[in-house]
Amino acid sequence: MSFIEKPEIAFDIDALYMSLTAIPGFQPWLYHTITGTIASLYLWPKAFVLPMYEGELPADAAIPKGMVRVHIKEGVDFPKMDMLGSCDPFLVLTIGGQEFKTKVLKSVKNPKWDESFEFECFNPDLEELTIEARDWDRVGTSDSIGSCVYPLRNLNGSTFEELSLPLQNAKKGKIIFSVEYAPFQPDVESLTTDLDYYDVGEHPNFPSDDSKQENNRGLNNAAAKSFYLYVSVVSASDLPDARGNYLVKSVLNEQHSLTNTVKKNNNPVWDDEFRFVVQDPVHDFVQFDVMSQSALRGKKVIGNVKIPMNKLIVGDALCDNFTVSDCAGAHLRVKVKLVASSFERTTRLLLQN
Ligand SMILES: [Ca+2]
Repeated sequence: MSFIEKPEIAFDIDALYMSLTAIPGFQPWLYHTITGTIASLYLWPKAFVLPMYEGELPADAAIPKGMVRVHIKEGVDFPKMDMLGSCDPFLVLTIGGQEFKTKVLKSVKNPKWDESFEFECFNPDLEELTIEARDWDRVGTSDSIGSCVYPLRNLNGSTFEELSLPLQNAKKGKIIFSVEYAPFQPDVESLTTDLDYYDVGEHPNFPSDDSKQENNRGLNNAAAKSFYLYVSVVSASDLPDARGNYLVKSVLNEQHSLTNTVKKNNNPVWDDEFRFVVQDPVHDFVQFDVMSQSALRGKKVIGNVKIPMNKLIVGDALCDNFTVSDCAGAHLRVKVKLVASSFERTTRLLLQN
């Protein structure tokens, strides 16, 4: 669940022997603090996921509907912002809680960026792209030049639009950019039935070896071109030391993410979610290193779980307790889901992390 608008919340809190809301002046302050806190936690697109029943995992709710790629071409006729010189613009792009910045370009009124950014899109009917132009200054914080807003519903069923929008709250200036939307394909299987490979050079999981030439090739498919793996590291059971501190490192090719460390518990619950870019949904695999952490020995891998991507090309999320290697009786509970989009693969991935 999440709130589309700031919620109205009714509550009363009893402390000691009196109602706190009976103290004059305290109630408005408390009310705004609590509603503000709840709103900031759960105001859409942030969400509080309610398990539907015992054992159900929340990972699906955190998986977006698709990706939005924004290509910033240039700015035109930006206003003079500095006493000397002209303007040192950079752009701040946001969709929901995700934010990217372009490079700062010094002393230009017609800045040419030519930069692309990828956002996760949870609800194309409600989300908006905001582009704020700011003027970098050598001293102090940057000043706002102006901004423009593009509601994603303006795509209106199409997947690509080129735009030239004037800066609001500015004397002049406009931004020329394009917006592309690629919904995730629910059925990865149907997109990979006709496997066609192209050479991507050395694959990190399969070092150069003539006998494995086939493995050094990436997937080329007309329908699906980009693959992402959503990972939820849920919990572990029966790790060796009842007073141990445990964490999990998820690794896919050169990408890795760490959970937090759960202390003094050999049945730790992490519930941490990560996203990876998958190069090859046939040959890639994700590895979960279960690690113990102590002041004396630092972080140490005690065992792992490997899941090949080709097990996941079935559309549904895979959620299970996996046996941890080298760790008798221990299990790791993870949920993984592979999704695909029609975006062309970029060599330079600008994914937020
Ligand atoms: Ca400046």
